Amino acid sequence: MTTALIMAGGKGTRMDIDCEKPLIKVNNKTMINHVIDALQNSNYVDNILVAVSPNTPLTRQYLEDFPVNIIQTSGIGYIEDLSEVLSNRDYVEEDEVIMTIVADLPFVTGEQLDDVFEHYFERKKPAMCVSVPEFLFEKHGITPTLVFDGLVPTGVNLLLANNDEQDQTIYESKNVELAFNINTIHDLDLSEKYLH
Ligand SMILES: Nc1nc2c(ncn2[C@@H]2O[C@H](COP(=O)(O)OP(=O)(O)OP(=O)(O)O)[C@@H](O)[C@H]2O)c(=O)[nH]1
Ligand SMILES: [Mg+2]
Repeated sequence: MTTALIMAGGKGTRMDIDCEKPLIKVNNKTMINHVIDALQNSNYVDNILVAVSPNTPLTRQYLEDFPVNIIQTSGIGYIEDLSEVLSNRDYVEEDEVIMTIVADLPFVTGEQLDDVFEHYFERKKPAMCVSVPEFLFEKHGITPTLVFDGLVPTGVNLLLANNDEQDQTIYESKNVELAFNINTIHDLDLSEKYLH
């Protein structure tokens, strides 16, 4: 069984609204609640950590009644705070497999995450980055925020908890939901469109 780490301490600058991004509602539920539900529905996750920061005090408060371990990180940046958590032996064991996931993936499901885990364990490589081909977005009439070489990076990665450089594979998932994250008001509008 594995640990999942939700990164939820960003500034949400691109959203430009007066609400912490993890607490924005999509389909009547906060985005971070959608992510927690998916992790709870996964057959491989038995421990959920959430990295909050001084940028997200209300998210911290909101999570108090959820079955998750809240970790206060400094909010310096995604990479810095991630390495803060991965090197903290109070929360993760050395070389433990960790799934990192962003808090703004409202359509992700437990089944899709299980598919990611199954590919990770099959490949026997320390790290795996999950992406989705851009054409799948076009098919759904949605515009991804970020595209590299025809691939949309998802907010989902697998790695081992240590500071060594890790040999990484890229998994191309066919589940567009894994890469449909909300960065701007425009993305929020697209999510409404996607729902209908
Ligand atoms: N703990 C922690 N989480 C972060 C940090 N930066 C980003 N995140 C989280 O990582 C996820 C993906 O980051 P972004 O989509 O860039 O979100 P963001 O940084 O809040 O938004 P922008 O300011 O628009 O970039 C979100 O769930 C953020 O809350 C950080 O410095 N510390
Ligand atoms: Mg950011």
